[in-house]
Amino acid sequence: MEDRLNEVIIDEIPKEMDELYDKAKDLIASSEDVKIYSHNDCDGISAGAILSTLLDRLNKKHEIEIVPLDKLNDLKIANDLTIFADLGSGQDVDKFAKSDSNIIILDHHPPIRDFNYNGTVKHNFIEINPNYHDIDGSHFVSGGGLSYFLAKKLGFKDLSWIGVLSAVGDMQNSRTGKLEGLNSIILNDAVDEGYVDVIPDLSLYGRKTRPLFVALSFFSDVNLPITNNRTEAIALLESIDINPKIGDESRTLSDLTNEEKGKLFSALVSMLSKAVPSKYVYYIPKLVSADSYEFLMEEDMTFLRDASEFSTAMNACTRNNREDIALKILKGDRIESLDELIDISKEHRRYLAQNIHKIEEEDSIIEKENLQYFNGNGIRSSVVGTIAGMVLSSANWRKPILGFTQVSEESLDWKVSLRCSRLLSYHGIHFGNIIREISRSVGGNGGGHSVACGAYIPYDKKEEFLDKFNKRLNGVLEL
Ligand SMILES: [Mn+2]
Repeated sequence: MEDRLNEVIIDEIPKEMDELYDKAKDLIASSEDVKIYSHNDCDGISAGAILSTLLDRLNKKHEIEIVPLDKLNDLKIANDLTIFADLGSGQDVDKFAKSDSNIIILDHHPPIRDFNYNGTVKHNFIEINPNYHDIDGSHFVSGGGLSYFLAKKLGFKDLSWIGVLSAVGDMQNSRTGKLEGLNSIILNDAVDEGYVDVIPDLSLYGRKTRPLFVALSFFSDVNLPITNNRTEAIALLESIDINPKIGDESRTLSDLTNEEKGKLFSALVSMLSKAVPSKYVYYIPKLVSADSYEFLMEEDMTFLRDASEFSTAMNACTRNNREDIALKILKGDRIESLDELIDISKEHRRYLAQNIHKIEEEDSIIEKENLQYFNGNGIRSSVVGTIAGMVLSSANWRKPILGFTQVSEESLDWKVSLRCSRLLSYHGIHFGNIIREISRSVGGNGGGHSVACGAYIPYDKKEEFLDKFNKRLNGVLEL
C-alpha cells in the first residue's frame, strides 16, 4: 500500500479560497435576513453555532435549521441570503433559487459542481470547498472549520475552539492522531487565544470521566485480553505498577503522570504487537497514542473539558432530535441547558447499552468470509452505527461489521452502518468508498469515512448487497 503520510500538506488558506471568503463577508454585510441550513451531526451543529453567533454579533436577523442529508431535496430559498454548512456541495440545493437569490455553501464533502459553476447561473452563488483547492476535506478541514474561517475574517477568533471541536467530531484527526492542514491553523488560533490545550496522550476514550481500567476495557481495534474484561485491565495496570485507584477513587487516564503514561504506552504496544499480523505492526503506535484537546474554559474533570467527550455529547443530542440543546450549549449556555444535556447523554448511553446487550445476548452477529453483520431490528437508524462500533469488541476485529435496521417507521428500506478497526483503514482500505460503490449498484446510496460509513438500500436488496460486499472484499482484506 502507498504511504500517504509523506504527502505535502497545505497549511495556509489558498488565495482563491481566501478571495471567496472576502466575497462571502461582503454578502453577509449586505444581507438583512439570513437562513442557515446545517447538517445534523457534531460538525454541522458546530458550523451552525459559529455562523449563528457571528450573525448575532453583526445584529443580523437569522434562522437556523438542522437537517439530515435525506431531507435536502426540497429546501426553499426564500431569504436574502441562504447559507448551507457542512452540506450542500453534494446536493442540488439551489434548484429553487431565483435570480436574486444569494447562496453561500461552506462544505468539505466531495462537490458535484464545477468550480466555475457560479459563472453559469443567474443567482449569486459562492461555494467554499477545500476539495476545489487540492485539499482533502476528510482530514484537513471540516464544515465547522470552514465556518470558523468566515468568523475569523470578521475578527471573531474566539470561536476557534468550536472549529477544533467540529474537526474532532468529524474524526479529521483519524489519519495520524493529530489535527493537520487547515485544521492546524484553527488549532493554533484556539491555543493562542487561550481556549485549548494540546496534550499528547494515549488514545483511550473517556480520559476525564471514565475510570482508566474501564477505558482500557473498551479498547476494540484489536481484540486483546483487556477488551471487555475489567479484571484483565486492572491486572495489566498492576503488572506495570500503575495504581488503578487512589484510596476509594478510581483514577482516570488524565490522572496519570507522564511516566505512568509512558509505561502504559509500552505495555499496550507490546501486547498489540503480539496480537496482530506483522503487516499491521507498523501502525500500532498510531493506534495507541494521539493528541487530545482540552477546552480550558470548561471545568476540569467534566465531560465538556475533553474535545472528544464533548463531541459525543453533541452527537447524543442530534441522535435524539435535541439539536436545540446542542446549539444552546455551543452558544454558551451552561445554566439551563447543561442539565438537559446531561439527561440526554444518560438516556443515550442507556439506550445504547440496552441494545448492545440484546445483540450480544442473542448471539445475532452473523459472519461471512469477509464481513460480519447483525440485524438491529427496531434500533433507531440514527444510532445503528454507534452500536455497530460498540459490538465490534465482541466480534472479529479483522473484518468490518455492518448493522442493518429500518430507515424509519414509515419506510421498510434499510439503513446500514459499517464500522471497522482503524488498522484496516491505516492499511489503506476506504470502506466509505466501497459502501458507496456497492450501495449504488443495488439502487441505494451511501458513503462516509474509511472506518465509519453507511448507506441506504432498498428493502428487497439486502441479500444482494451483502453478497456483493462480501465478494468485493475478496483479496482486499488479506485475512
Ligand atoms: Mn462534516
